[in-house]
Amino acid sequence: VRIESALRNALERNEFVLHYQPQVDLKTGQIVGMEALIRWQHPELGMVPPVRFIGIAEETGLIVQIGAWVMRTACAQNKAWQDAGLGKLRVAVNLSARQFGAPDLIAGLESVLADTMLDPDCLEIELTESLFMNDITPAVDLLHRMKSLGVNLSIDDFGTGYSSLSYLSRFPIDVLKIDRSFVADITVDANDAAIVTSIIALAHNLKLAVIAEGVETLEQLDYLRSHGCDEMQGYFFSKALPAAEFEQLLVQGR
Ligand code: G
Ligand code: G
Ligand code: MN
Ligand code: NA
Repeated sequence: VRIESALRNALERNEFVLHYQPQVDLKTGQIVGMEALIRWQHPELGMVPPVRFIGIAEETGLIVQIGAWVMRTACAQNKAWQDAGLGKLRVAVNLSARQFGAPDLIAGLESVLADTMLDPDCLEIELTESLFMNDITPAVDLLHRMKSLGVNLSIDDFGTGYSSLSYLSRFPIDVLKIDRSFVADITVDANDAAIVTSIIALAHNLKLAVIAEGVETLEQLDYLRSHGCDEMQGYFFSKALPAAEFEQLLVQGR
């Protein structure tokens, strides 16, 4: 209850911040994008991790407003970095099921893109398989409308959901994000290695890009690179950083 009432005030009190986790091209070693991840700095509760409030935000519907703030802030930040000459990066933003079902999703995206003047190709929207579990017909239509804005669509935590694979051929998806649970033991567990190499092959056969999440060691990175994975994200390179620190990484890498 305490979290819920505090959450209701968090937006207007400016208590949210975004951190950015770099995404690295495995061929060039360059930062090519970043995932925006929300953080809540509450004056008394301290730093509240997303696992403690995203679920509540979804249940209460607050995620729709919070998610709109995340989208706008992430796009504005990306555009500011581009205008500062720090490179044409792509920012990935998580979309919850509740936002996906909200009536003003498309109009909201349109206005964020128009207001920030971010190239839509520099925005990636992360969806989860849970969106596609039931009747996928409305989802197909909505995804095509999102795609027609020019943005990229990815499937987050790929391989952990219960949906069928058939949606992959019907939906205009651009990127698969391999869930970090498969990556963790990739160099010691033959089954996980087989799953990961199969996801890479599946993605490429469908002309999708593939990014591995949760890369923590050089061995994992080498394995993924030698098996043709396109990009990686994880603590081995960097955790999610406050905007100022992320910017320092970009300045150094220029
Ligand atoms: O950054 P961290 O590992 O603490 O994130 C934990 C979870 O919170 C992840 O599953 C992540 O997808 C989710 N999360 C982080 N930021 C957002 C956000 O802006 N919107 C939504 N819907 N989920 C987020
Ligand atoms: O569900 P989603 O993929 O959006 O969640 C991203 C979450 O993964 C963030 O909370 C982030 O902090 C976490 N994360 C990012 N890199 C790593 C990593 O290398 N190892 C682990 N264990 N978690 C990571
Ligand atoms: Mn994500
Ligand atoms: Na994920």
